[in-house]
Amino acid sequence: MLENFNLTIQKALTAHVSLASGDKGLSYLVIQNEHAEAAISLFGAHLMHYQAKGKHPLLWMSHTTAQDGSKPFRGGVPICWPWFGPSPDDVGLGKQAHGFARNMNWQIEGVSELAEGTLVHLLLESSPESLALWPHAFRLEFEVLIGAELTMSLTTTNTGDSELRYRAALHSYFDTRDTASVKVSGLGAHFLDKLTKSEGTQQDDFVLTAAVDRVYTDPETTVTFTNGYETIQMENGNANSIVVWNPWEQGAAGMADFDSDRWQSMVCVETALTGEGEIVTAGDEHTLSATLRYIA
Ligand code: TA6
Repeated sequence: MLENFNLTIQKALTAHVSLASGDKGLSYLVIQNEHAEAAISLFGAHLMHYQAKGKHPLLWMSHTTAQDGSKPFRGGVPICWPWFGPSPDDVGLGKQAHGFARNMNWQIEGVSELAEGTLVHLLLESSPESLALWPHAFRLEFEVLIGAELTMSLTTTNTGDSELRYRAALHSYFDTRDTASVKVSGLGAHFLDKLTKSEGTQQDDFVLTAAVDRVYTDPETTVTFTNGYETIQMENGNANSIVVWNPWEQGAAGMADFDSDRWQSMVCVETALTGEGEIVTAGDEHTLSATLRYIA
């Protein structure tokens, strides 16, 4: 499936990791090991593809996404940081949705081969550009372990001298056989419904029957979902919420970079830190993480 991404290998970094380029000038890491294959864009530290051996590709990517650095990719796992959704009051209203980390070029901090898989370590640091949007010095590290399991860890280090507050999401777009196949459990009862601007209570497992944009505010640590191909456990670290999103037909048609005929084959189930987010004191760090594991 890597061939669908039109990447040209430039050079090998390790036995299992290569640096590649896209046809619109962006750089990528391509990982192929005995457990899985994956592709990550350095623009946004964006995991676009992950496929464990013998399994269906886990992530949905839009075929019409701009991959030229002009806007974030649609699909895969956008990193929303240091805010989620519209910019909150304490950041200043009207800034770009979901923060700026998905819109910036990240550096390769290291790649290492471990028994469980390949660990890719990417880094974004505060810069004049970030400080103009958000007045905090930081180191943001994204570590992705590509093995039979997929682990993503996003660590925020406060390198300034006063506390910072951040919100974030690993905004995962999962590929699905169809909408009827989607079932999610472990979301907890309470949710904020962004479509109806009201609150609701989840009685049973979540099933996908209509447009949805919900923030579940009291999830279990482990969320389990079925995509019609496999059943996957998502073990979340330090998330205070899980977001579930599918724009449905009309919503997809309203987004230029969302293939209008492919909304039936995706659902976002996002590991998130929303609401009040997390306060990180000067010199301290905090990690939001998700491990995805096939259980059937
Ligand atoms: O996580 C769901 C959501 O916040 C939705 O409200 C929807 O707008 C989606 O993210 C995509 O946001 P984007 O800024 O990538 O178009």
